[in-house]
Amino acid sequence: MDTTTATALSPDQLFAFQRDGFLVVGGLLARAEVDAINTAFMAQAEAGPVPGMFDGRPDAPTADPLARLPRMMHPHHQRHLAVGDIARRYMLDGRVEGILTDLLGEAPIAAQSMYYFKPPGARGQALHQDNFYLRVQPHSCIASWIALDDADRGNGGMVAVPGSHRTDIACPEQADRSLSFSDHLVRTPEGMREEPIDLAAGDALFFGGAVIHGSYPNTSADRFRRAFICHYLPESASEVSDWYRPLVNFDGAVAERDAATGGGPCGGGTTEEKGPH
Ligand SMILES: O=C(O)CCC(=O)C(=O)O
Repeated sequence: MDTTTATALSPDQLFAFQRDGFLVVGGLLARAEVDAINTAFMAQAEAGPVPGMFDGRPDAPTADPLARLPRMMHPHHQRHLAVGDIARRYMLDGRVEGILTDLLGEAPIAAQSMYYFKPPGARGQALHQDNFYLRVQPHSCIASWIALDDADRGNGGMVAVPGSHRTDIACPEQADRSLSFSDHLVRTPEGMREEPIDLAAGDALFFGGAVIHGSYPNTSADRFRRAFICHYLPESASEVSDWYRPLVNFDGAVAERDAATGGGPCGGGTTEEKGPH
């Protein structure tokens, strides 16, 4: 695993990304930025549900922490909210743009933002491949996963399978719902193994759309594992799953691309295959 300070990427970093399918960039966000993002999203969660973004219920039974604090989807669409402004700003952040441009070899276009709270006791998200859902063609999508708390094995940090970016997009199996809030599981291919990716708050993990990755439950007593997650496509992509449109260029303008039409690896496409994930 290659960890380094955020600047223009070095040849070693690009090599590591091409070898593993993912790259950790240390210290992408400053502590004050992390704190400001978390403060805004925690306050928004307290304010209750927002249709299309957040269906957390503050009065939900505590047995499933995700009933109170599920992920927020596409907060950048909520331009009237403080979190909408923040999500859009960080989704289109120049530091992220520079890294993605180096990794893709061309300009990126933003498709999605998400905020995960993952409070103590929350389930994880079983191993999966993002381009199963985004259906970016040709090429693939790419994710930027920014840690907003220290994230490690103790609080359900990320895991990824090095080299899995060279595998095909698989048709998922049923995941164990006692460990995962999502239904889909992609097994680690023979001869490969998953690797924990320990991150400090402010570090970022970048990974391609075929990389098998996910997380396990947060088994800590009192440590949140918050993260701001965005997905992007290379500007040469011609289509993406409809659920992720409208797309946004880094200058803020809408980017037009076709809705994906081809069947997926499950033979025709399922509802979940078309998003969200
Ligand atoms: O943050 C997590 O636990 C999983 C996130 C993830 O896998 C994704 O956004 O694709």
